[in-house]
Amino acid sequence: MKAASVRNTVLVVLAVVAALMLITVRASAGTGNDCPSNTVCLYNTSTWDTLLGYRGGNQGLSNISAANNDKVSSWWNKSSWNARYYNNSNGGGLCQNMLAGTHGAAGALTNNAASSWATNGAC
Ligand SMILES: [Ca+2]
Repeated sequence: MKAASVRNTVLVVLAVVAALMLITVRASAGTGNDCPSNTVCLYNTSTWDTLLGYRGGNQGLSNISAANNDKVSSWWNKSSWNARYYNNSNGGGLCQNMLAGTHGAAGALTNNAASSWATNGAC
């Protein structure tokens, strides 16, 4: 009985620790502080963690590097320019808006799909 009681106590403690870890993970959404002012930033997670890259406003279409291809899940647009990305290279496929002064997560159809982007206007 004593062994079972100790085991139950250990299980309760483990459950509490696991719950706290989950809360910590959920509270760790990026703040955008790693995104320089007047730029548009692309992130690997849906909560602005793991900055993949950034550009200033008014930049024309360019393809995303092979290393970062199909990895964008959120963005932070700190520029005064509307921006956009495309699921395919060279401006092909679905287009996701990243409007000036906003931040957000990719839509279901544009998540982990970005292959090209521009910061000189919306879709
Ligand atoms: Ca793609």
